[in-house]
Amino acid sequence: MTQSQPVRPTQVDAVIVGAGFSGLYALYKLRAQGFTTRVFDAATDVGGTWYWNRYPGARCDSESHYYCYSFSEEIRKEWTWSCRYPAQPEILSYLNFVADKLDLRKDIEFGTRITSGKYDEGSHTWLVETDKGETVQARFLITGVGNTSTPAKPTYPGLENFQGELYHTALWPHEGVNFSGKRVSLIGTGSSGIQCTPLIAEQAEHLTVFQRTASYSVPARNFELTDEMRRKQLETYDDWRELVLASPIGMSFPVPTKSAMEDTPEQRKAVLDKLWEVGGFRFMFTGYNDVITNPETNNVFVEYITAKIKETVKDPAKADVLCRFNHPAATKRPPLDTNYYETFNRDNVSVVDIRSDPVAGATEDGLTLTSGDHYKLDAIVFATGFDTVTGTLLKMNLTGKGGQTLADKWQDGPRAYLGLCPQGFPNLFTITGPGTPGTLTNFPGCIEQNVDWIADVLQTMRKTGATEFEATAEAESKWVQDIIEAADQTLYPTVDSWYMNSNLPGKPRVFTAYLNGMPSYTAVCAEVAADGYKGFEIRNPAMADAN
Ligand code: NA7
Repeated sequence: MTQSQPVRPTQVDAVIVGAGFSGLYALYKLRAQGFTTRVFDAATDVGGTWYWNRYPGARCDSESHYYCYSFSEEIRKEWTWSCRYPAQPEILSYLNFVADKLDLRKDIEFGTRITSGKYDEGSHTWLVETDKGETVQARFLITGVGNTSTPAKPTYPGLENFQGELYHTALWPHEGVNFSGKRVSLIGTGSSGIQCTPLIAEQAEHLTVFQRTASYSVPARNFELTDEMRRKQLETYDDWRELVLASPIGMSFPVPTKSAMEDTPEQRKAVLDKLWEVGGFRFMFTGYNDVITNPETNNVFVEYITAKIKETVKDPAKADVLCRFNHPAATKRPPLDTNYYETFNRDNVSVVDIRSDPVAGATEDGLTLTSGDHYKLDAIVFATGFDTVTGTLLKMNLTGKGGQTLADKWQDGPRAYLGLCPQGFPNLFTITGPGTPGTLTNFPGCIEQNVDWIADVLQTMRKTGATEFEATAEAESKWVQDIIEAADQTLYPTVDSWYMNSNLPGKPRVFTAYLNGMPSYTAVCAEVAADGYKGFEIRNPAMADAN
């Protein structure tokens, strides 16, 4: 061990995995309450998703004034956002600023991955192993690993023979990439692909976008914030914070109260025209309350966006491909863009429908489609997303009571009471895990709520001397069943998506998020706590001995 590396305890109250928004706040909160921690992250610095996703155009789709921590007035007042939707470098700077301000970095071990975690039923502790060969014993294991953190890419036959450059948006080289003079293909048209398309197009000799699924992208309408705007945001903090706390999606938007079917076609057009100009998630989520539940309302959005694409993209053949929708609007994570559709008006940009003509394989010099069409390429960019929601949790090789692995437990889909606590895995907490509202809300808000709730559990246990906290099978089953039933009232199950846990082959198809919104979830969690942690069994060491 070199002199600069501190000697860390091998027994702590909590192991925290991840140093993004979740892990940083969990570390701050637990440390402030006097708990000892070890915090690990595979990256070489803080940031989580904002550390890895450095592709050109990477930008937040939530607005800066609420896509940040709310727990510290000091941080809020000292930090200045430049624009409505900050780009990745700015959010990474913010997280660095927070880490420095709260002196968090010294307690985080970077470049270290958790390779396994085993619950010891005798001592009510987790034995967590790292890829550095160390084992740490912790009463609690708290994961802050994000929902989009294990990149996924297709395994085309022959890809290993491709002589050009290969990139994945989530593993972007820190030094950047220069596509000047290159023939580039971009595969994947979710949020990442849609954000980087216009910027790659500006550099590349030719960009071919390979589209499997047409997306309903909405203009972000990003803008620089003026001093006056920032001053007003601070002055009106209480007002818009109230909106955030009342919003199902945790954003400072008014909650819509009526169906599009209550308006005439002219009124609907006026509403959507206005929201299209405002841009962002407000378009999908503030006009009408039944986009996700009513096929007729959904179709209003589909038709509106289709017309906008056809109006924007001058070449009818390209517009036709971009409008080949096969799912209702917003049933996959809705992307926001800056000049995505406009980019297809460039002569050096084309779009290919790889749903009707899938990629058959790669050769030394490019990609070949099933039809035999061959594309000569210098670089391939995979914007093909992630093994979402469960992928990173399962990769940690966790084993709970009775030798059951998390992979076994979740073979038919993820299960965790409140989305935080899988039964059979006592003292494990999964921040923004499957069954929380995480992926359907503004993440920092959900993270703060989750961490605050978890920290209260830890404090309660410390006060009472309890050592084991475990969800009951009944409470967990009801939680999971309620989520499935809620999803069945919506259009989500009509399409394969990562919300449905079905974006990759082999994953069990089940809805993965709490649907009743952040305010309802917060209230349920508070009730559970107030009711002596109803739905949980809290055990003490004496009982452990008796077992
Ligand atoms: P997403 O939203 O999962 O999008 C991935 C895109 O890649 C999507 O268009 C997929 O099409 C496509 N894809 C995935 N696998 C393939 C294969 N094998 N062949 C062709 N096309 C494929 O990931 P993003 O990185 O864009 O965004 C992730 C989240 O990060 C985002 O929602 C924000 O929260 C930030 P599909 O729809 O599966 O047909």
